[in-house]
Amino acid sequence: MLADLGQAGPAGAGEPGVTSAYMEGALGDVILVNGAPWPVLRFRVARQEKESSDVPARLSNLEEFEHLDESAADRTRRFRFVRSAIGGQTMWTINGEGFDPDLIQARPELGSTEISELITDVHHPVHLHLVHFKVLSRSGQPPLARDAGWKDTVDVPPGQVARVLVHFDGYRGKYVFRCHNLEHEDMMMMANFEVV
Ligand SMILES: [Cu+2]
Repeated sequence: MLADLGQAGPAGAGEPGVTSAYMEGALGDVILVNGAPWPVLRFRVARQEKESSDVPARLSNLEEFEHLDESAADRTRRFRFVRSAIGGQTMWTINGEGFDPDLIQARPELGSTEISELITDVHHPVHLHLVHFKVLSRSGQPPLARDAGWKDTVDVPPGQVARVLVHFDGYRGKYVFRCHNLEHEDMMMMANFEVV
């Protein structure tokens, strides 16, 4: 199969998706328009093949998640996601600090488990790199249905404290955590942690 972004024929009938019957096994061109008024990507299906893979009966194993208990936490850290003045300008900060590539706000040990208390002034979706975590509570209330399972982002409404349980496995090194609202992230609401 070849894919190219070159000139393709007209997209069909203004319909998002593809221009010809898709997945019928037909040879020929399949042109993705992706909702745009022009062709975005053309797949040229050059031959037919057999699909031999299987979908596993169980897609995910939550054993590790279920065994991750807050009694395993070595410490609790608190991070305030708040608007603060930096150099005479109002910025979005974490614990009053705007993003600084050289500033490390936490140094968890590889293999350790910690609780982070994420506190907001206004609504901030808080996102950690490297790790997935478990939402323990929201301002003393049980997690919401949408908090179930591993998370890499927790959506924290104004004035809430989200307690999350983080097991730092993977790799040592420097990673960021940040507000996932790009306007906030771009106005400094990002910080480093270093797994040591
Ligand atoms: Cu934010």
